[in-house]
Amino acid sequence: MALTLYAHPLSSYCQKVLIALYEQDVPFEFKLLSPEKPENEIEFATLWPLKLMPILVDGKRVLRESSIIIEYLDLNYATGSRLIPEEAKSALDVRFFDRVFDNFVMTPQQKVVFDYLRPAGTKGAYGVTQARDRLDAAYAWLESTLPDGWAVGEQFSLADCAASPAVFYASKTQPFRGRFPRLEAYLARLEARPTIARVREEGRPYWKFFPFAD
Ligand SMILES: N[C@@H](CCC(=O)N[C@@H](CS)C(=O)NCC(=O)O)C(=O)O
Repeated sequence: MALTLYAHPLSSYCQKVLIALYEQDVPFEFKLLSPEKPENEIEFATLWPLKLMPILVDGKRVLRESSIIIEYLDLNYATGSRLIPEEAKSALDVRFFDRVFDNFVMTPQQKVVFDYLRPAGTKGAYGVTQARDRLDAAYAWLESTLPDGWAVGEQFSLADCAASPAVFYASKTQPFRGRFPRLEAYLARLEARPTIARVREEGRPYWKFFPFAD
């Protein structure tokens, strides 16, 4: 098998890439990053000393950063419709929404989670309030912007791969039910997609470790 993914099923950025792999129906070996597999953790730290998962290995080539991994898969392994449109202007919109979901949804939601997990005495209430405000601002903007289908145009794209874990985890960390109906409907469409349902199912055994799990 040519491709190896170092990842964990609960990790949002790993889920983003897993959705793309399943969408493109690309076979790969999954190397679980967990203390129960120390050999995987050692290989991973050697390949990417910054230790941010996921990474994808293709022969001698190591791909880091979820969006770059998906761009690489799309360029080299796309079997179905492309996750980044070939038409340049649409591709720019897709990349923009990918940045929105990573930077303005996933990043503040991670900040709230990381603060929750910090030891008492080291927590930062100000930073958490800022992150929650940023999430609400992102929700309001998405509510006014999201179309009825996927994030950009008719086609499921990189932007939707990024949106799925970001909006799902954010919906637990900073709930929006009843406040942002378009965003709620978009999340429901995402959750109904088979590749996303599969990824969510694979994360289920670890779900109890997410601090805002319901
Ligand atoms: N910008 C990176 C972010 C990756 C990331 O934050 N991964 C998290 C898991 S969801 C991680 O590895 N965290 C470990 C750490 O912060 O030490 C990407 O898009 O791949």
